[in-house]
Amino acid sequence: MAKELKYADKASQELFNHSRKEQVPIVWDRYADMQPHCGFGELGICCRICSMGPCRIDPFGEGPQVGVCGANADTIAARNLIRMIAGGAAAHSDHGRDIAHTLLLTATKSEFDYKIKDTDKLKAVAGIYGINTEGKDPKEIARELAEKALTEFGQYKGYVKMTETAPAARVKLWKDLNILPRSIDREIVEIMHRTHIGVDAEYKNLISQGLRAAIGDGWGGSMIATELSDILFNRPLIQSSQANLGVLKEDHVNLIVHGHEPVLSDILAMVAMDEKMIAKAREKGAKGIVIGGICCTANEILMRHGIPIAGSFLQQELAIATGAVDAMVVDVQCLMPGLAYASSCFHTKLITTSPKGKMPDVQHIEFKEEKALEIARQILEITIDNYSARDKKKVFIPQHTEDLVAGFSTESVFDFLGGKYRATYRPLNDAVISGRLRGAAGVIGCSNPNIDYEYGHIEMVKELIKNDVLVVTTGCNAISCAKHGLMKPEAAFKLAGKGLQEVCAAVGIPPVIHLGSCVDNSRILRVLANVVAEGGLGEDISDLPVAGAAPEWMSEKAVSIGFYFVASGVYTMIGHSLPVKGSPNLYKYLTEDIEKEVGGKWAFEPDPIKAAHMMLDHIDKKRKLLKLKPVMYEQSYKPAK
Ligand code: SF4
Ligand code: MSK
Repeated sequence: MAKELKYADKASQELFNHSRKEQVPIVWDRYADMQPHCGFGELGICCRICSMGPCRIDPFGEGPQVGVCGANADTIAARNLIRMIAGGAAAHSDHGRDIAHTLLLTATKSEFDYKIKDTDKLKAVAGIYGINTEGKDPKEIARELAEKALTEFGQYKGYVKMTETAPAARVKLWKDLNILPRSIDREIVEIMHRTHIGVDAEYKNLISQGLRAAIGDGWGGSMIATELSDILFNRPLIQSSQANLGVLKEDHVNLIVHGHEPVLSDILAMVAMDEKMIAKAREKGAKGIVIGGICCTANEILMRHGIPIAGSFLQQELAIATGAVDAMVVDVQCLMPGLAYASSCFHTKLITTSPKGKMPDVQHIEFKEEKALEIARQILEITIDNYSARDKKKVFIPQHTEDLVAGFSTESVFDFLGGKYRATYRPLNDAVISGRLRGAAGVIGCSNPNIDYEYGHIEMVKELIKNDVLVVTTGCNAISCAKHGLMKPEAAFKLAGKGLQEVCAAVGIPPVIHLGSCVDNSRILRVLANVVAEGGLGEDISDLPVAGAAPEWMSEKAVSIGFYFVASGVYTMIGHSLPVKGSPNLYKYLTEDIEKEVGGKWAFEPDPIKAAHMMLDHIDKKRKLLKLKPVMYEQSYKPAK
């Protein structure tokens, strides 16, 4: 049994202890029960791809060094790793496909619950796809765009179009290395083909296909998800809100939306504000309706509607342990099957909604875009009806929330740092060039019970901003930063270095900028491309004084994200290592030699302060190569001579 959470936000700590009292097993308990983890799995050198195995390589060199088919540790570890990329890229890209499908329905149906909300963005994205928008009805443009985007998943010729928004030098490099993705699905399928028994046995060749599929995720499937979501649901709006489980209310109906795709959560957010629904909740004795998000659904409805965040990945069962959640609605990705047991300990109705994500013995209400409003109302009515079943004696809502400012996008970072009248990234580039900012970092990703919850995220981010590195964030790191007060503009004055403080004060931003959900890491790619295009910081992303990190990663999506950042030229740090340590050749390739090919590389360091220092070293190295001035102000971090 896990004993305690030492670092996490107060609400999580209190609910962790409360879950013991209520005897609800949660993720940390199952993690403790699972110890020790399988060493072969951790090293990446077990293989069960065919039934001559399963095989495993003896890491001590005494037992077998090849599998029954003759595959060695390099082949086995590389095959396993790129299958992780396939899983992650498939998840993001299938999300993108669903959004494109919703856009197509919106464009072609006369009666439909979704509308095109951002026609400027529609025209801008249509422009990337070469669609003539002159004098055309937005629905016609949307139809053409949705069809082109959907075609890209399985097209048999050409390349994924949005890769062209990367800097020209990067696109050329991808072409030269033959890793420009041809279609989104094709690269994922090719991973599965190459890793079948008896196909690709050369580890660098395997990784090259992994890079191609990952680029197809970041600059393809994920970018489609982000851009088309903005068209349908609006671009994020900069606004204040709150985060943490204290946003639930004892005297309100509480509905949690959890997962990733905004198609259902966006409509639920609207329905929850419907006067008729609120009146119905009052009839049941509640004072109103609270809707709160978990995981990336939280980020989607926060940035467009200002709806408070309830929690991150590791808080999903803790939310139920409050005893105050009348229903939890889930769609896809990062949903723990353990939710079913946790909700059976309380009155909470757990409802799955995607045909892709059911759970045994859990109520399933299939979501269909054609009946979006009707289904959203049905779900909300179930939630309201269940309020009466709540056992008041079991309710325990820790009263902890934190204020935040969120809702930034590639375009609004543009407005803020460039000024609305000078549509330019110039002030951001100038702040870096002058040394007021040391550089920038994207710190993103999940949480994992293999590290004290939030210690990795928060300590790393604090160390970076203290040393004048502007941090952009997405996913569950964003939620942790919000809960720890790092997204309040005043956080800059308490925690940031002097140069970053000056930038934050000049433009009124927090030192940590929330750019959205996991698929919105594509917004970070776009910011990087825009900074290169602005000029003065090199010709390619790999020239920039930037770094990326996922200190508490856990999902295959994080692996795909990491690979598309490496492929884009970014130094990418993660906490615990990728499962490649059983192959010293592959380990060395990913952490050293790959940089010569793509300009980015991996680094693994579980200590978040040490990891931040390695990122600072990298940023300084890039500053030196660009011959930039020294950083303007004294920094707490002194690089080793
Ligand atoms: Fe063993 Fe080779 Fe089959 Fe893998 S593919 S299980 S290493 S025989
Ligand atoms: S939800 S992938 S735990 S960031 Fe996007 Fe959080 Fe990681 Fe899921």
